[in-house]
Amino acid sequence: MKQTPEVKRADFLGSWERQDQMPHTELPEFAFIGRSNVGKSSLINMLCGRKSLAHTSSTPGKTQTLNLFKIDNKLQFCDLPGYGYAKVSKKQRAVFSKMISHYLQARPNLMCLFVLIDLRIEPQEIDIEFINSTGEAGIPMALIGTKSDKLNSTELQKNIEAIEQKLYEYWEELPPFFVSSSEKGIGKSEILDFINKYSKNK
Ligand SMILES: Nc1nc2c(ncn2[C@@H]2O[C@H](COP(=O)(O)OP(=O)(O)OP(=O)(O)O)[C@@H](O)[C@H]2O)c(=O)[nH]1
Ligand SMILES: [Mg+2]
Repeated sequence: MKQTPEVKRADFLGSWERQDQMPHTELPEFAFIGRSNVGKSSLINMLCGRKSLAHTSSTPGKTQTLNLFKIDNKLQFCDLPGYGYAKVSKKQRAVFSKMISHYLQARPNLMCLFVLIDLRIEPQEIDIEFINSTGEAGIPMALIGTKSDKLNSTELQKNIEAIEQKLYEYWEELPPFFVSSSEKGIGKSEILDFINKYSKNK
């Protein structure tokens, strides 16, 4: 019988404002990005089976730094600030954008970036642009649709197709796509399996 993957131990290592200040490690790292409030921190908690390892909030703009977590002493997760939150100042947005792009360009042990997309709404231009530029930069990527608990199966199917259709305007082949709900634990096994396989193959 196939075993369900579980995280046994997750430690918060700290928060940094710049990639070059972060501790160096050989451990493979997986990062989580997406619009503010899409559910990045909640997803990290769900994957780790913990309630408040990463700080979450119903108010967008909660995560403002690069946050590292060590997972089972064999890999790391990085919780990133969200992009595209209109209510933070232009200056602050530029700070986040620089923080994120430096991290993505320069982090030597970054294995794969998970780009989170809110499944409840139609494809957002800012997400498509981010996915396209990340793809062009050659950063390995997988997509995770979030908050699937808020939709029935027809709506879910429709919204996933709308996202895929939009991406097919630019891509011949899409990155892996996972459906998740941090509320319900949906997608946990699939995403952890992917992470385990991915870090072993590198
Ligand atoms: N229904 C539902 N709500 C969710 C889910 N994931 C996150 N949320 C809620 O969405 C809000 C934002 O979650 P966070 O995990 O803080 O989002 P984030 O992407 O880390 O946000 P920032 O750090 O502000 O960029 C919170 O109120 C969560 O409870 C989910 O799968 N289902
Ligand atoms: Mg967050």
